[in-house]
Amino acid sequence: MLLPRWLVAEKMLGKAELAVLLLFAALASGTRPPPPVSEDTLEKVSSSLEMYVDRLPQMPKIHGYSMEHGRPTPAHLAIGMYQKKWKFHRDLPATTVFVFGTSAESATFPGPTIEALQGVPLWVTWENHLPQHHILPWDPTVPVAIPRHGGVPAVVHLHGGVHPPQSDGSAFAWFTSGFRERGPKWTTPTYAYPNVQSPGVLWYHDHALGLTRANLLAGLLGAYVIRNPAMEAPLGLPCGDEFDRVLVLADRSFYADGSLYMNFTGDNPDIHPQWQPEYFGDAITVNGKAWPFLCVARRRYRFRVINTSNARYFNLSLTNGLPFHVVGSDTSYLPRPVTATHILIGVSETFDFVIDFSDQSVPPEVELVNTAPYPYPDGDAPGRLSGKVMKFVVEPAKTRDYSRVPARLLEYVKVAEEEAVRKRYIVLYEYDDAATGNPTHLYINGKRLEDPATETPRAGTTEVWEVINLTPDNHPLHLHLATFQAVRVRALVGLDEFQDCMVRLNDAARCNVSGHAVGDAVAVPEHERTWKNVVKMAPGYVTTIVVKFLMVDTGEAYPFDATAEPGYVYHCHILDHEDNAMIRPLKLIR
Ligand SMILES: *[C@@H]1O[C@H](CO)[C@@H](O)[C@H](O)[C@H]1NC(C)=O
Ligand SMILES: *[C@@H]1O[C@H](CO)[C@@H](O)[C@H](O)[C@H]1NC(C)=O
Ligand SMILES: *[C@@H]1O[C@H](CO)[C@@H](O)[C@H](O)[C@H]1NC(C)=O
Ligand SMILES: *[C@@H]1O[C@H](CO)[C@@H](O)[C@H](O)[C@H]1NC(C)=O
Ligand SMILES: [Cu+2]
Repeated sequence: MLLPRWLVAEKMLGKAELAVLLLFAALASGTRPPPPVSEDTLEKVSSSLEMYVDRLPQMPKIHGYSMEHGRPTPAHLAIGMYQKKWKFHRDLPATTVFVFGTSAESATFPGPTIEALQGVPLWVTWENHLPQHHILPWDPTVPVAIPRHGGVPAVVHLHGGVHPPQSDGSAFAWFTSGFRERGPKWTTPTYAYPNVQSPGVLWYHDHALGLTRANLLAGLLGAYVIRNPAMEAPLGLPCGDEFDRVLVLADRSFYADGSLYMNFTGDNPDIHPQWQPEYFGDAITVNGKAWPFLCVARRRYRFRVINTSNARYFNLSLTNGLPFHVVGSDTSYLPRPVTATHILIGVSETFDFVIDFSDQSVPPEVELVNTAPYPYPDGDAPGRLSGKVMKFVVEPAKTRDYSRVPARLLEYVKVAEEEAVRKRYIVLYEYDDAATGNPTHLYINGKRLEDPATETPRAGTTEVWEVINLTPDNHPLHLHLATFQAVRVRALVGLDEFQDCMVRLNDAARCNVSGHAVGDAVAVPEHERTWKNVVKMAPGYVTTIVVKFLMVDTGEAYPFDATAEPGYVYHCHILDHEDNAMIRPLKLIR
């Protein structure tokens, strides 16, 4: 789509201005571009890595509570961000990464898994120990945190977390090493996680303005599990460190010397010298190892899969047709398990499922494979490399398996679309350069992040959002704080005409969106019918979501002031899109 007139025009820089900015950025980042590398060379590096030779690691676990007199009490943790070396594969030289840990020695890719308990608050002081210079390229022409005294800006967001705005990790609340420099919306060094929400899997990651894609690519991410033994034990699902595991998926490409690859040249280098619309890596890593294997016993296992790729979707399946018994998605359980042979995971989406290896028909080796095209849905099919994820080596069971997949799981408040107090249109736009046809930036509702909040729901209410995707890609939409679910997905009929009208007016109602959203309906998959924090938005479709700005397990209001500054955000979770700048403020009001 060409830049429409109503859009606040992106500031187009003159050549001289761009040169000055680049020089400044080069000095600030100190990152020297490595010699150019071809796609073939990168692919050769990944191809040279034999699959299934590294054991799947378990990340260190940190308890988000302490035990006193046999009772859990609130804890205060200090977790740092460090630069260190990480081995992604037996045959790949160690890679310089930025990772979380309680010390540089114990830091891992992904970071430690934080184990929290529902109802037990946790305080975390996130410490930035990152060096003066980034290890990856970044782009000074997207809205980005540029510290005056160098250092790598970072700030932590707990994805899926229900917590006050001051602890949300606003993109503008970034800080550099030792809190030396702080962004304009910096709040406090210690974040409060009340853990009031129901049990589920969350993850924490960097959220610094315009740097999220590079900081996550470098490794600033980790899992966070909230448990409620009283509520979950009766379900009888596989449990304990060995049988209930987190799988963190991430695709990465590497130079031959082991360093992480990210392109130093943008698709429209005259406008954005470095920014590219999507990062796809050749190697699929799980818990920080490229194509690992896990020895499993002939019994049931619970896996909580988190997709932390920048842009890669995964359409996961198991060879030999072994099904997944999906028990939850994002931070919620499903009301009852759903059996699926394929699961499509968008960026940052999580699925929680059981695999039953107990049947004697299960062969000794089962692969977890991926068939999602990239970009999703109309890109290339994954090849020999990204089509594989990991391998399970099935061994005889040593102990009896008392776990089960129960008929019923947990239920939350009903969807109840009629309870919505307001309907909003959320329009996803991509703008392309007229000369190259390549994307220059993406906006929600044609607005920048810096423009005043327009999505200002009342805390405690329900809204309906009609999300209109006018781009050619699928976008995983993520709201901070709120949870939501898709109730209708309809194709837009007369898309060209509607699009022309939107480019002129940027007004879905006046462009008669309801008259156009009458095409084929797509059913919302059964295993996504729960309260989610990421929903995939299909291109050329209107996806109707019901959004709850309240606690979905009880229907009650948040037990803290969700209307405080600096507010929240909502955005596309393709990190390269979020950075440029498919992200908008979400400001709750009383
Ligand atoms: C890096 O981006 C440039 C510009 O889009 C492109 O020509 C080049 O092929 C890319 N390099 C790789 C290895 O993909
Ligand atoms: C996932 O892949 C399977 C085949 O491997 C295909 O049948 C299914 O339609 C795919 N799902 C999506 C959502 O693309
Ligand atoms: C994560 O989701 C993004 C966007 O939806 C997607 O591009 C990426 O492939 C997903 N990764 C995983 C591991 O599911
Ligand atoms: C909206 O579109 C529908 C279906 O095409 C049409 O019947 C209706 O008249 C249109 N409304 C307006 C105000 O143009
Ligand atoms: Cu997007």
